[in-house]
Amino acid sequence: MSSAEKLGGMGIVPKRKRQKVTEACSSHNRHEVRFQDLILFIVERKMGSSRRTFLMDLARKKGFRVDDVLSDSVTHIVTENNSWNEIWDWIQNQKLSNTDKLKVLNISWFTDSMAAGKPVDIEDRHRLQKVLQSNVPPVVTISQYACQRRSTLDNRNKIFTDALDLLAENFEFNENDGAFVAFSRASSLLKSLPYTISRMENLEGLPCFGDQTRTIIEEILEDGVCSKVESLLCDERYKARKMFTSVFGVGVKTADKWYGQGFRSLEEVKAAKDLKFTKMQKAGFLYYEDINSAVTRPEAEAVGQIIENIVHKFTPDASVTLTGGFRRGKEIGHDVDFLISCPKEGKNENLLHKTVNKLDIQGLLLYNDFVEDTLEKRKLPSKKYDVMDHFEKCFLILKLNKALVNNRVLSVSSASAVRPTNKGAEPEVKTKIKDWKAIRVDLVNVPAQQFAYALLGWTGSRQFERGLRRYTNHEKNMLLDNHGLYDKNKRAFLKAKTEEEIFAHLDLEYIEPWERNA
Ligand code: DCT
Ligand code: MG
Repeated sequence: MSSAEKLGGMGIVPKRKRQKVTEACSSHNRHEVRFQDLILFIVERKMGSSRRTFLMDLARKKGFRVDDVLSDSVTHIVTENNSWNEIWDWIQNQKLSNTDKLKVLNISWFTDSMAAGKPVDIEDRHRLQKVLQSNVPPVVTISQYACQRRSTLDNRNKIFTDALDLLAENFEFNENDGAFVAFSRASSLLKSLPYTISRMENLEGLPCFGDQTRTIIEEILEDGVCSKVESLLCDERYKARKMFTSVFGVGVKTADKWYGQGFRSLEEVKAAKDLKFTKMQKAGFLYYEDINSAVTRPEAEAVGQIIENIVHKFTPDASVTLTGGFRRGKEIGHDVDFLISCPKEGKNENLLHKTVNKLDIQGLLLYNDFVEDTLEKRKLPSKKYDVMDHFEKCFLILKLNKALVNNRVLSVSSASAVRPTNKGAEPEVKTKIKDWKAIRVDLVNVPAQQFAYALLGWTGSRQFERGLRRYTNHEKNMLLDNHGLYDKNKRAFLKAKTEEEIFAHLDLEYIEPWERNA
């Protein structure tokens, strides 16, 4: 394979006229091109095809034109972890006629531009530097705080983070907070790295790693597996905890109790005569399979449409915002999280109650746990990073008609959404086919003045939020929660209308939701 093929993931491209290239590329580019003056090309080498595809899609969504192939039309070449020499040699081989005008940039220009939502001015630090690089990944300072790192879903260290996450989860089960934090932070840091750890030297200079977490990485590098993970996966207690806590409404305490009583399967627990279940656990068992099969994005969007239709009937100017993992770009989740907010103060009153009530009337409500707001009790943001916020909210299980997802026929009346439609034909068959799926949904009622803080908090990830709160407390002497930001020096709450303003209050570079998968 020629060096050209290795670098671009393709051979030399015949020169074409600019117009023709525009037409050819626009056919697979479904997004409007907002920035006509520049055409990007992203080099695959050392980046990998999946990350390249991810970044190309991202840029196109943001209105950038990105060409699949290198041609004279390209104005900006974006590279990652490549040396100037190798890129320059490769460009020479392409026999382009515009190399003097071509901007050869490193990934920092690209990420800055994605964050800004437009091409940013090229600074020196964005240009590919003419220094020799070895195979060792570039030395960059990486923050110990997740909120100062960009963590996309393109995790290049999954083999390590899966192991660390599993061990962290077990420490959490055991209430070993120190080890839980250490393992979660190490995993989170690896998720932000633009390269795969291939030897122990790669960890040098990285924060968040101690002896224990290093040992795990070393073992995986040597053996491909981690013995602690292997034995945990065979551990009876761990297996029981995982199984029992997979039921909605069952926490570690209950799981341990059932384990202590000798139960080893969900069937045994369900069949036990002397066990009492909460309302939540009963729903958890009833809809177990649906709730434990991941919610897909089309399902989340269909649920969003149902909620929005109802909310808008009561309050037309209220907003329904999809948050949680889906806002971070995930394609699946364990639930769907929505913030409901009304721009005018006072109008939110009873909106959540009315919405849930309407879902019930429409036959879509399978379970409802309503939590009234406790805002009046709140003083300063809590110093604990994981506490529940004080908003009025409800944890629901909704009945989603599969046809709404498959056909996207979202205007179908709610009555037909839950009942078989073609009455008369083969009733005995129809009763057997389940045409709906139970979906876990969280709705949170947020006053407009606190919306930006609630959005930031509910977008997650959990690890990103922890990093953000720890940074706020330790580096800025402020306190942050889902309601606001309190400056301890000024003894005042800082207002913010947008997430960008909150990052600015904290002197942080803005991190997009899709970069918060820490
Ligand atoms: N969160 C919060 N307060 C809560 C619960 C959650 O601030 N009481 C935050 C943390 C992450 C975010 O809201 C969403 O929570 P989850 O739904 O648990 O996580 P997720 O990232 O959406 O993951 P999943 O895709 O599995 O739903
Ligand atoms: Mg979620």
